[in-house]
Amino acid sequence: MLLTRRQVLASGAAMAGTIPFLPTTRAAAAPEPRTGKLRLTAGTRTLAVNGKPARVFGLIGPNGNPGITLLPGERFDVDLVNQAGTPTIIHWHGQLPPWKQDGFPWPQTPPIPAGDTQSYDYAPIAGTYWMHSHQGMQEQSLMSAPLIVRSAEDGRADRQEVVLMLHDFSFRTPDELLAGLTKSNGSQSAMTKSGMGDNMNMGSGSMAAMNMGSGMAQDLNDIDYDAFLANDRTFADPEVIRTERGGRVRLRLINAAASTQFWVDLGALSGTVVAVDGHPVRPVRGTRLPLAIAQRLDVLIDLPGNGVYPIFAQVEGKRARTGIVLAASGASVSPLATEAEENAPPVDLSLEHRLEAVTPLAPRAPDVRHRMILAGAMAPYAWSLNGEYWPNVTPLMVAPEQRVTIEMVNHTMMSHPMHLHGHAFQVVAINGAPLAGAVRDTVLIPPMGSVTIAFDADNPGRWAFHCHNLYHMMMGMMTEVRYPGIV
Ligand SMILES: [Cu+2]
Repeated sequence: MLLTRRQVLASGAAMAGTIPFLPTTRAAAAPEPRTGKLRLTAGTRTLAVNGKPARVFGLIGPNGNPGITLLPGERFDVDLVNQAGTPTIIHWHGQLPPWKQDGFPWPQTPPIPAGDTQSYDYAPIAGTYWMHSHQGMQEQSLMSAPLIVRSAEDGRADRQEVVLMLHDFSFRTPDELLAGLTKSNGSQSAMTKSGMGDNMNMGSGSMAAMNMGSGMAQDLNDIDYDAFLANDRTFADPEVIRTERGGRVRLRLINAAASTQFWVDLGALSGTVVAVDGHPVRPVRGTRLPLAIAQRLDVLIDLPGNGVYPIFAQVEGKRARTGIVLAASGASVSPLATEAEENAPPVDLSLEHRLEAVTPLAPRAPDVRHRMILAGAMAPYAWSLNGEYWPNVTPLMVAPEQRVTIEMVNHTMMSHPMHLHGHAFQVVAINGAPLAGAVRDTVLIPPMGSVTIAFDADNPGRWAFHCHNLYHMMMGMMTEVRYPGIV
């Protein structure tokens, strides 16, 4: 028997899951910044997915909701309490803390044992960020949550803030999912080794789409998921957010999926992208917006009336979609089709090309240029950077005060969302063509394409640099950016 979400949550199986995912916050009020430690609990909870109870992890903040929202001027002054029953470590994705607070399991910063508490205290940067486990594959089991740092400008803007966090979900364990990807190892062909994905060797959950321009088949969606969640709900039972009078919304989109990329479709609405990965960009209008794994988008939407407006997130290469519904108070919401009429194309750099940072890097020639080859294939399922597999890697060395560029060259038939910890970088070239692009922390490298990023080495430490597709990272696609003299 399938249970409704209400029945599952009422069955006693739910722990922290009975509260709404996130409140919407009214901008006008400007409460005093809090002082003292905020409590964040890593634990477990039960969701209702496709009418069945699903045991997942969760990160519950001081007000009982997932994650943390900081007010203008507040420090990230947090006690992280591990009640997950297993070691964990939480990464503050896109934030720029000292490296020992970054939440990566270096030998110097081991995971937090079950039952222990770890303290953090750093000055956050404003914008739409998120937090997720960097321990094992806990991220696939929803050990992730929003981390919103509101700016003084946000406080002055009269906009209703709406957070939309996306996840991919399976009733299988992450270990089972990974085993399903790696079991075909050994059937390697010369073609796959060269990066020309052999579709016949792909796992059952995989799909291919023609890569526009090249005419070659692009590999998409390594895993066949059971559901895609928006604020922990499927589109059969979406969160309905009642919009306030005036209908001025700031949508904070977060792709927290482990290995799924989405097209955000504003439906009947159009919006203005004003920030990517938390960093302001010059306004870009759009209705269908690509959102790679781990990326964020801030979109301003002025609702044209007091109607009902679904916000869709459709999986690349598939008809499957999830989303939320913006609805004026009193407006009745009809059920929505959980599948789009057509497969979505692969997520691409169509938006990236149009982005321009509000605060770009100061003009300067690079002191050090690194080049990184992204390699691997579906069969055997293995992914490397410069021919090396984590943890057996040669760090990319950078020194304080240096301007660094990294050219990432993708020799595979998948796209890879590459994320650098501890630094914001600017996208300065796509396929060799110079660009004064966005400042951000995660950029997609399309199949057989290249992207060059630049950053100033201003945060000494050890920093992970990896593909944010969880299964690519697990199979080796990670390296280290390292400063000299770090112990
Ligand atoms: Cu990858």
